[in-house]
Amino acid sequence: MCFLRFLMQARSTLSRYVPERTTTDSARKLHLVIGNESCDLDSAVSAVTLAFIYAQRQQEHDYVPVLNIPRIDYPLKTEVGHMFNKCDINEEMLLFRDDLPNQLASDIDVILVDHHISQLAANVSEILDHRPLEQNAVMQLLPAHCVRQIEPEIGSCATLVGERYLAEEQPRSSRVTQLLHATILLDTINFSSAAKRFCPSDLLMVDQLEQMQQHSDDSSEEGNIRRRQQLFDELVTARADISKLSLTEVLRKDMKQLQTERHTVPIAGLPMLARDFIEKSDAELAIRQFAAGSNLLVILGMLVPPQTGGGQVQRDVALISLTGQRQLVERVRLALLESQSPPLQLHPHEVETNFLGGCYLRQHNVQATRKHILPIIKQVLVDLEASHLCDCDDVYFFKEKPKLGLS
Ligand SMILES: [Mn+2]
Repeated sequence: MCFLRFLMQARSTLSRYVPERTTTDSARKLHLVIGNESCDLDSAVSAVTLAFIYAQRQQEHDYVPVLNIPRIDYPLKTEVGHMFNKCDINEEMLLFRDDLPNQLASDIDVILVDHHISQLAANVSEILDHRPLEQNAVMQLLPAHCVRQIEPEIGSCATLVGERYLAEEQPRSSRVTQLLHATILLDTINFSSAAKRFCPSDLLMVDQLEQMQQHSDDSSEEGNIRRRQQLFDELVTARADISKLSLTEVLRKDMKQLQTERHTVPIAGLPMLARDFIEKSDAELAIRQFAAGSNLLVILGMLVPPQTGGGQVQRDVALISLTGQRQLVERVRLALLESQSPPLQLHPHEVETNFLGGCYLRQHNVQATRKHILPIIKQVLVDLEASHLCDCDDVYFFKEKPKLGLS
């Protein structure tokens, strides 16, 4: 079966597994292949390609890819939409998190790609991931038979999928090859030595995928290098194309929630510097909408200029408390400044600002990503919670007490 036909059939395949349908042949099992909640190109491509590869190899079972976002957020994933359109995959052919029925037959299997912490842990049969192993109680819920391939040094989960793809002769699909190739290029920042986000397996995989994509016009080494650079620039431009999005959507485009016992901290990843974002006319309103109800908001900016222009990646960090928790902002700021693993090399922007009372810093270590920053912030919150210092009410109480003349 061809790749596009496989995707088109996914919805009807899924519908055979709602509990009231008794027609399901009991020997067949449903395997959902799910990426992470940011639904970046890596997660989306890894899910659709791995589901297809496995479906062709184990035809006695059903494999259905699921994009781990609500359908309404698909337009935010501009680079995913761009690459999928290029491969003739349109939105109607995709299944999203909110397309899953509330109740599925209980013995479904789940395959996690590009993440390894999931609410569905008890059903997970396989994990392909490249993030550092997280110590989370959920991991204990994984069944003993669960196959885990977690390789943090790899630049892209698509490389791990590519290894599965090339391990056997079938199936082959030019679209699968093209999707995996593009994803690895984007994730590794086209093997940028400054960003160092790849290992030899990523490079080897891209070489192998290029050999399968025959370019009759020019298959020389230089031809490949030139095509890589063009494709990378095209993907970065697509990812940064926010022309059709509102500023609130830009903040939601690539966000993660950091959750501790008492805090929910939204962490927005922007395709521009945070310092530039806040200069936009409706930035304040967008930030207030985006972070309503949180004591702290973190914005991580990344500007990737076109490689053909020779520009370098720039990063920055913004810490804002809309509820005026300056102490909390200060604690996080100090922890980020003091971080040694890795040192973030944070310095004030050339032009400083006091926008929304926040703290804005250039991050000169451009190799450090959200993966590194998130645990540092989490540790601050956990420590503060342990010392009971950051409970909203406590802070208020300490501040107000002297005014009341009770001290
Ligand atoms: Mn990834």
